[in-house]
Amino acid sequence: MTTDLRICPICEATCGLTLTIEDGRVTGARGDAEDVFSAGFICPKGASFAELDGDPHRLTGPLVRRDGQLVEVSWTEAFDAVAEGLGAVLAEHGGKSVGVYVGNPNAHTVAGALYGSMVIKALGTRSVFSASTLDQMPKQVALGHLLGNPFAFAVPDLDRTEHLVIIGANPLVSNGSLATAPDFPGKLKALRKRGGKLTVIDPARTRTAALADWHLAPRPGTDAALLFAVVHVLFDEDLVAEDLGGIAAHVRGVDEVRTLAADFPPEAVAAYCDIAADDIRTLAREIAAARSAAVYGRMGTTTVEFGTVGSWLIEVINVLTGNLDRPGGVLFPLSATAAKPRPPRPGRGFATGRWHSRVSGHPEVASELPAAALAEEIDTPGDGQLKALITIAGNPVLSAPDGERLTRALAGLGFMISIDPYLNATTRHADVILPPPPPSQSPHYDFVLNNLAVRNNARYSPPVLPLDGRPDETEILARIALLIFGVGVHADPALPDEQVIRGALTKEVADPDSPVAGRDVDELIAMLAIGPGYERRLDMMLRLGPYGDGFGADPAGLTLQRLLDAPHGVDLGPPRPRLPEVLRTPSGQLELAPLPLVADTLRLREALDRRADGLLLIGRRQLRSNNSWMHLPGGTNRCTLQIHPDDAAELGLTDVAVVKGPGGELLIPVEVTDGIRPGVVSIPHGWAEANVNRLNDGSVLDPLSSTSVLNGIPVEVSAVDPVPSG
Ligand SMILES: Nc1nc2c(c(=O)[nH]1)N[C@H]1C(S)=C(S)[C@@H](COP(=O)(O)OP(=O)(O)OC[C@H]3O[C@@H](n4cnc5c(=O)[nH]c(N)nc54)[C@H](O)[C@@H]3O)O[C@H]1N2
Ligand SMILES: Nc1nc2c(c(=O)[nH]1)N[C@H]1C(S)=C(S)[C@@H](COP(=O)(O)OP(=O)(O)OC[C@H]3O[C@@H](n4cnc5c(=O)[nH]c(N)nc54)[C@H](O)[C@@H]3O)O[C@H]1N2
Ligand code: SF4
Ligand SMILES: [Mo]
Repeated sequence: MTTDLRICPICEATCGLTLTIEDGRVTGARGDAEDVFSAGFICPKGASFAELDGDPHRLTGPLVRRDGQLVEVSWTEAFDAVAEGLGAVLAEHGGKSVGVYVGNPNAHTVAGALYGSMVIKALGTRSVFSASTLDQMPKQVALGHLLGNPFAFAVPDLDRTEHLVIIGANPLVSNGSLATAPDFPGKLKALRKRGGKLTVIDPARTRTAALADWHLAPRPGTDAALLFAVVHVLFDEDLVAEDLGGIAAHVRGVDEVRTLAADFPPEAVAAYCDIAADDIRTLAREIAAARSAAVYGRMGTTTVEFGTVGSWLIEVINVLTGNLDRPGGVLFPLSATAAKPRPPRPGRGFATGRWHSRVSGHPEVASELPAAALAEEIDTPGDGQLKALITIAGNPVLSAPDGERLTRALAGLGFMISIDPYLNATTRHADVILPPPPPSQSPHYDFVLNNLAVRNNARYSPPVLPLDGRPDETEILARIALLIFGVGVHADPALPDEQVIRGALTKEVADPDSPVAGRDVDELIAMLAIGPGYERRLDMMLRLGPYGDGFGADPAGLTLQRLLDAPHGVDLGPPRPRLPEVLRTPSGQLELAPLPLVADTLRLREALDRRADGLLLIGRRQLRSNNSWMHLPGGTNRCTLQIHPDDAAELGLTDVAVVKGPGGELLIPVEVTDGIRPGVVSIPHGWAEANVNRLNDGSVLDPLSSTSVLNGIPVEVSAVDPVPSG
């Protein structure tokens, strides 16, 4: 029996695990107490790493469709099938006729971070869809307009804040999102222990809300109005921080925001949000009065009708109370593989709608089209119709609205490839399934999530076990890229990496602000680690990055070798203020009142008069599940309709209910609980037996971000008599 270290790839917390290895397989997992970032924390999912890794349902080899059936073939045959099927589509219709759907696990894998974009670029397709438009895209759009950079996430400083306001997030169960923090629960308890305050705004009394000092339960979908009222009070009661906490010189548009907020006094939104005006005033006063405060919003604030406006207002409050870019407020992490900060300079800014979807004309956002439009782009005939689809770690049939239509659309596709370890509702339509090896045989570095970390750090896990005669996911994607580039699917998979490396270094040496300005590219390439392409790229990024050795310029700086020598990771300290360096707006300023957002406030004002009478559906996450692909047995891990006792009584609900939504209906067991407010019901997503997204027809999107409204959907619920047994 031996042990080895591996960062957990399941959720955004990135906990370090100590794995037990027996007879060439992982048999156990516990928290790595010496991990510089997670210090031993582990949750039930991480503790099940061995079961996940050795899951007998995992595909061990590729499947190819022959005479309508998916059959097991060798890897050579599978890549030949890719070459034949995709090659034919490329030859006849070109790369633009191929759609790509990129799912959530891409944020957790080395392959997803480094190779997915390679495939997309090679195709030259504009039909890129991802889980982002079912998730955080509104936040990216808000940041894009505010800062000129849609990837500059401001993360709550959990370890130092004095007042944390959590809106539409349940980190006790999700373990945090867009705020990478192992042991989020422990950090919330520590906040309260040091005398800080936790406020939670959520229509459900979640585990997180139950821990809070104060829980406000608004009607779903109304947070943007509530937040505007908070902004109103900040101006009305003269609570805006002096000099905006030190960043006023970098901020434009405060007066415009003041003018807009005039229309949203608490008294005008109270009925719409179903929150007392006095409570809104108290909230504003408490955020302003705290020595430091951080307003943090997630799924409940993004996947709603006013997702982008709400995400914007969260940062507006952080700015006005002096909490943006200061310790204890919200800060911009600086990851070790990010570009080394350059002197502040104006950027090109941010715009959406550079192209539009063919069928419904949805604007492109961050180079993506809405996931909700995938089905219609496949099943609507005409010029530009998608002929082939590649799914990379995604299950849109269950994750996106109107899975029924997508199921039919996928069945009618010319050719489909899924890179996925499981046969599921989506991948079963593929012509070729290419399963990556389990996590134990895959490398891990958090290229994406370190940009969201509450403490800067760098940790690398090489594969713990050797590949059992199969390609890893980086090779699978590299081979597909090689095919599209016309080099052939069986060419050397290291070629694309070497091309990326040469391209990146050529740019760096020409940049006078680069740590390697003026140096010789070949000399730099010769200095890179010897190993797989992804390690060479990681080494390059680390060495060029903010903590890097600059290829020898700073011998104490980071290199891949330094990470290999520090298997529990390298701590890089708490995030530090980064304004104005993160700003990329054309003005070089933080634009507090960007035009698209100002324009969308009109829609919000009009909504205030609307008052839906029926039930509104929201979602929830479960500690022992992960989206559609991991449902550990036991505990409360069931797919049920949660409903308040008063509503259940009025509807005469007992065991099973029929839920009808704009897109369809489903039968589901009833769970009566006062943990949810009256007028609201909740169903978790990702369950094939009762796919909540059948209820959603996908027609309602937040217009600024093309993101699906998944929370606050009007539904009708009625009783079904249980089928008599016997
Ligand atoms: N109603 C409703 N719908 C929702 C949500 C909601 O709250 N309510 N949440 C939305 C959110 S936030 C998200 S992120 C999306 C998720 O949407 P998706 O990303 O489409 O779905 P997942 O369920 O995460 O599926 C991930 C897929 O990746 C595969 N997979 C797992 N590990 C790996 C790996 O290492 N490599 C590869 N190649 N594949 C892997 C799994 O088998 C699965 O097929 O769902 C969204 N849908
Ligand atoms: N255990 C587990 N962990 C996960 C996942 C999982 O499936 N299971 N998925 C991962 C993924 S992909 C993501 S994106 C993150 C998501 O992480 P979170 O956003 O923290 O998780 P959710 O449970 O979706 O929390 C959304 C909360 O918003 C509330 N809500 C719904 N509508 C509204 C509204 O209109 N206003 C307000 N204020 N609140 C509202 C819901 O009641 C819910 O408590 O979790 C990640 N972690
Ligand atoms: S919290 Fe997330 S990263 Fe940590 S052990 Fe659990 S699933 Fe893994
Ligand atoms: Mo997500």
